[in-house]
Amino acid sequence: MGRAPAFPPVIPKPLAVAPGRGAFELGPSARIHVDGRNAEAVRVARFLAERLRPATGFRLPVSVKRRPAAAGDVVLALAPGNRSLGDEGYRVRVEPGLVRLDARTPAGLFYAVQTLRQLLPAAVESPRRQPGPWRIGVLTIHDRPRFGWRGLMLDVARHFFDVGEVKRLIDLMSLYKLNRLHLHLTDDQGWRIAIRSRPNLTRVGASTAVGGGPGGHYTRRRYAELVKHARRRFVDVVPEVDMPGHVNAALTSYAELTPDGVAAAPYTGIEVGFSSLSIRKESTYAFVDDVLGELAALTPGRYLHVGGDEPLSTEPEDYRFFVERVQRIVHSHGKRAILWEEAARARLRRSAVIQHWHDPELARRAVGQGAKLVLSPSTRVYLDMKYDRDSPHGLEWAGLTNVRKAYDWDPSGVVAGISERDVLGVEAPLWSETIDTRAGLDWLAFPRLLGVAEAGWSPAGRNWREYRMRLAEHGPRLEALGVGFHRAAGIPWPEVGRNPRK
Ligand code: TNX
Repeated sequence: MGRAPAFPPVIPKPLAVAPGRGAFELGPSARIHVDGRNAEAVRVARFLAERLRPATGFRLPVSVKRRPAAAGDVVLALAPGNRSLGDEGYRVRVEPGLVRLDARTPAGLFYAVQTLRQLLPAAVESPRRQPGPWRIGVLTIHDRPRFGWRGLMLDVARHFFDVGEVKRLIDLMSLYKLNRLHLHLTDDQGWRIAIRSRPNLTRVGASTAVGGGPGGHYTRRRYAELVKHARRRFVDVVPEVDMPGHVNAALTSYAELTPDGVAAAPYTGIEVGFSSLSIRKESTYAFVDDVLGELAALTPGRYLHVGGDEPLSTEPEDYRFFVERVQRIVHSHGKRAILWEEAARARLRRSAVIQHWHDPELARRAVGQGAKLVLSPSTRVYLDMKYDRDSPHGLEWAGLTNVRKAYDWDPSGVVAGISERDVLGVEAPLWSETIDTRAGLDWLAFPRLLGVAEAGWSPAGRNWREYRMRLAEHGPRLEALGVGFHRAAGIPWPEVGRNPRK
């Protein structure tokens, strides 16, 4: 017998778990039933079947239930009346003869499915057939998130990551119930999204990257495909066009955007704060309106991120003018603006969301104006910080950030003097100055991202000593998923060698 953990090693930690006696075993004749005719629920059931088929080798047919489920089946049921589950909550009941997943919404069912995956042995994530058995101890889980915004930001501007890489990241983040993918699409070193009315942005502005690499960009079609992939996993893509600073790539593409009307030279270093749009030229706002209009049309979610960070080359008065005007443009396209915290120096709309990263005073100013916060404290959740002195990737301006530091903080303690109602949630940024491959991305993001996911989902009172035991169980799971995570010291990872991908 291996050690029997006192908890199911689910991350993020569920609100309530009641263990029972005995076990359910998923067998070759299991079926997945959907109770009720809801197209989204059926899609969630198919998603579950597709995840489980490769490793189990079972057929796992999905059907809309006409007769009672048979012993050994999995049932997904939408119960719109059950208010205690909230918009994203769910219940998982594992009995010896049946697994039942209940939720009020398809998103809740999806999270029940993600929990069920984590209750099965890690080898279930293998792309190749595994021996099993596929057993789950009897239990009941009630779960719902603490915050509605549980985000990951990926900087695809400093180095480009293609649609395939980003889809894979969406699959991984959604396994841990993260629901916002903020794409930092533009910066000094590159412009990564095609804008039909402004073709030079991709003809010119997309062709550079940090270190002089080839850059790259998303076509509208591929971007729409990415957004759809995310939606199917209940992830909202929040696109960011960073302005009025961090715009050198745009200034290389359109000379009319620069103060002197001369196109900027490409930039491939990693300094910040040297570029700015021309705040007092009307042509700037025609540009902003074109870009945000097209982006809004590609965005089913409610939010457009318009940057606003580090405006070191914009006069303070010009900066305030720009922030106020850009919020109006976002609003005119039917979206809510989210901006980095510096924007709190300007007048904010009450619908604005402010992303805190560094200065609690600015975060308080935002709340004082009626805005909501997304918390990205750089000393905790900047996934681009080094773990320790020996890290081969990462920066260190916000300090070294080991796995414990990224986990062991509470969102209510980040900005003194505000209340939990002012906080939409948490988000972990992954800036890409120091990484340009999947291996580098995996290494910086995993396993720290799992801790941030738990900070966003699970109630206060989390405990590092207990978490590290659960996290250890995710080593083999991440391995089976092909994730090149950092096997950080201080976590009791099970021994290597039984690689379930083989
Ligand atoms: C600060 S945090 C930035 C980014 C850099 C990052 C590197 C913020 C809003 N801006 O431009 O990529 O530091 O850690």
